[in-house]
Amino acid sequence: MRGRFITFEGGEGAGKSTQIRLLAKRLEKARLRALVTREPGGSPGAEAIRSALLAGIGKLIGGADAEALLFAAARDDHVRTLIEPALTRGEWVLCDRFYDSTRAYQGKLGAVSLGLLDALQQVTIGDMKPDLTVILDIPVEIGLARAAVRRGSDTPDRFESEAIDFHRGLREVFRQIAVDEPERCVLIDANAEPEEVADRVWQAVRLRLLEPARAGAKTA
Ligand code: T5A
Repeated sequence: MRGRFITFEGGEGAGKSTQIRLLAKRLEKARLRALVTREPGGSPGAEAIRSALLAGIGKLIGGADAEALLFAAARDDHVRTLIEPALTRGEWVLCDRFYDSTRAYQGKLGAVSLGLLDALQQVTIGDMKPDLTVILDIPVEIGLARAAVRRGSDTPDRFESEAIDFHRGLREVFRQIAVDEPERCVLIDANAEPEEVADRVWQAVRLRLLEPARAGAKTA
């Protein structure tokens, strides 16, 4: 049976990596094999593109359209070489960011046209969609403060160093995606202790993916 594909989205420091780790542990306890990955990156080719993107190469080579092309190139490699093979093997794939991030960062806020975004999405993933997208929602100031603690003395990356209004705009875009696609997305209040947020994520995974699958198996 094909595995399940869960993506995590949200602003900087929302706690995506932390929640993915906690969900992977719960899935393992439920005897489900989970592959943890991230975007940009996840495969050797995409990780090489990630380094260039986070260092700000998009600004050097022509702005938001160029960045969108590079994110798409990374996604194409990641989906073909890592995500699809894992899903075909029946594994659950937990991915830190996916195409909603391109739509938010490069689309709404980077002003890349919807036509270009649609074309890139068609080329990279076609009709494939996550089975569930968890959108972690947190006040921008709290997310950025968490990201700063994690970063320590390192320099903020290309996106972390954007102005606060950019990050406020991002939060609104992610919340709107959750409203527009309620079947695929769940919006979770991430301003709580990690284990409490993990309980909320687990409840969504149980209700949306695990219980319907068990009910289907019984009636089959
Ligand atoms: N991007 C990405 C695009 O522009 N377009 C795209 O198409 C894609 C795919 C990626 C950047 O690329 C952009 C978006 C990003 O700017 P990244 O380094 O992967 O860069 O950055 P993020 O994805 O934003 O990841 P972060 O690491 O900043 O945030 P996370 O993963 O949301 O947060 P996490 O779990 O690492 O936690 C951050 C800190 O907070 C603590 C953690 O311990 C950690 O120190 N923390 C909590 N503290 C208190 N309470 C909680 N509940 C906590 N949860 C975590």
